[in-house]
Parts: sequence; C-alpha cells; structure tokens
Amino acid sequence: TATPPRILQIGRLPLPALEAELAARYRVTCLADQADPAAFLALHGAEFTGVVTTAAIGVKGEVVAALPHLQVISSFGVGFDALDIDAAKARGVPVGYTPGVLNDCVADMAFALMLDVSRNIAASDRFVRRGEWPKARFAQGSRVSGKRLGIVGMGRIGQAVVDRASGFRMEVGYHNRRPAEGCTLPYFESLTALAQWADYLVLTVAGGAGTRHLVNGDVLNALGPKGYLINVARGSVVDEAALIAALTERRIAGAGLDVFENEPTVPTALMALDNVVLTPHTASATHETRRAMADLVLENLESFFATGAVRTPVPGTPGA
Ligand code: 8YV
Repeated sequence: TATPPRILQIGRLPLPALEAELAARYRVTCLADQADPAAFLALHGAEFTGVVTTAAIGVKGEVVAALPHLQVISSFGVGFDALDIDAAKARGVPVGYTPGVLNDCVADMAFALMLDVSRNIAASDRFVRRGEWPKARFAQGSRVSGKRLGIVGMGRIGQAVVDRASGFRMEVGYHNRRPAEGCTLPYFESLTALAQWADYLVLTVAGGAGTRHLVNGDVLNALGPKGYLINVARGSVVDEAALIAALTERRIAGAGLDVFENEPTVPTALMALDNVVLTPHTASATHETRRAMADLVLENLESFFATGAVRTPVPGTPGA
C-alpha cells in the first residue's frame, strides 16, 4: 500500500478526536507545535501535499508559498476570511470547508444571545449567585417576542435565524449587498436604515475586507438606545471601539457577542458591562455540529486524494 500523504496541520483543532482521526489516516505534523515554524517550513515545506486548518486559524499566503507540493487545503468551519484563497487559487489548489452543517447551531446561538441579553439571563445568574436575591430587586428586561429583527447577511445562517423568528412572532427585515434570490422579506439597501427599523441587529454576514467595520458608530446610533446588537459572524464586521463607546454611553441597549476583533482577547471594557453577553466563539460548538464539521474535513481530504476534487469547495476555488 502507498504511504499516506503528509498533511500540515496549521494549529490545534477544537476536536481532539479529529486530530486522532487525521493522524490515523495521514502523516500529520502540527505547525504550531514547532519551536520555529518558519525554520520548519523552510526545511520541510516541500514534504507536504495537504493542509488542515480551521476557519479561525486560517492559512497565510506565506505558508502556502512555503509548500511547493501543496495539492489541497481542508478547513474546519464555514468562514474563509482567514484563508488566503487568492494564494490557493493562483496555485490551482482546491480548498474544502464545512458549510451547511453548522447553520442550526449558529442560528440557535443567535437566539440564545438575543434572549440572554434581553432577559438578563447571565446577569441574573450572577445576581443569584452573589446572594443578592433576598436583598435587592433585579432590573426588568425587554420582551423579545413580537419585536423587529434585522438580519445583516442573508445567507444559509441568516435564513436559519429567520426560520426561528416565526415562533417569536417577530417582524424580519434584512440587509445584503444585493437582494437575496427568492427571499420575499423586506430588503433594506441601507444598513443604517435597517438598524433604525430594527430592535435586534443580528450579524450573519461573511468576514473579510468587504465587510470590515460595516457596523460603525453611525449604524449603532441608528440602532438606538432600545436596540441590541448580536454578532455570530466575525469580530471584524464591527468597529469594536465604537461598540464599546455606544454600550458604555447607553446609545444602544446591549449586545450579545460570540466573536471579537482580536480573539481570544476580549476588551476589558466589554467585561465590565452588565448589558453585554460574551461567549468564546462557540456558536458551532455542540457535539453534534462539531462532529459533522469534522466529518466534512475528513471527507474533503479523502475525496481529494481519491478523485482530485474536494466535496464542498469554497466558492471560487478550483472545482467549485
Ligand atoms: C468554527 C467558525 O468553530 O465556521 C466558522 O466560520 O468560525 C466556527 O464555526 C471555528 O473556526 C473553529 O475553530
């Protein structure tokens, strides 16, 4: 039997099981484990035909350049803003990712954050644990049901959020670069206009240069003192300094944030605010969804080495 392909794993994967499964099938080396990654690449780059990474870790163009025999990239996650797609395309390297399987859990998390920040779940948990219930009143929350939900980025995840909104009898509108095909919901060409209309602005848009700081101070002012921002997309989509100012000055009511500009660092200013709910980029982190993502990472590699094509290629990459 042929020797298994050599795979460069860029960083630690969120699933130990996936690391074990990869190691059972391929000859895997983790770049992050090397004392001097650049020196390692210079010495051993030519030995690798595959790369495995995550949407959060990504793969830089300089790493692609250091792998002259690279044939395939398989990434854990649906976002591809941290992958140097242009470098892969220029080399004709197919890039697999894991769309679809995480829509439900990310949409569930958007609602969990909406409900938490509106009904003060985490804040009241802290209140109870501090032993304050017998001594003090707890502030009232805001009703979620029947409110207006503004979705920024009407893709697969945005649609899954819409599906959940009907049980809450919410009115839904959305902003996108252009109207989404087949979507009959009210379309707002202007994000500021959507923010003005909405009680909740939910970000489900792709990251990257095209959406960087899309949500700025003007958008937050339009959202207003009764409006909430929910981000399950990318930290880069929000001007975090403007968000901190808006929250601190109560120009918006609150925020539910799963993603941040400089992960895993969360600004201490956000931690000090009771009207903010913070989660550590875990919207897809359920046993079921992470297993399905891991299966797709393995399947994309397996499919490539068997047929020359990954099963779920990133749009615009070879084979897509
Ligand atoms: C992943 C993500 O959990 O899919 C994405 O784009 O950001 C997350 O689902 C993350 O990449 C895992 O490291």
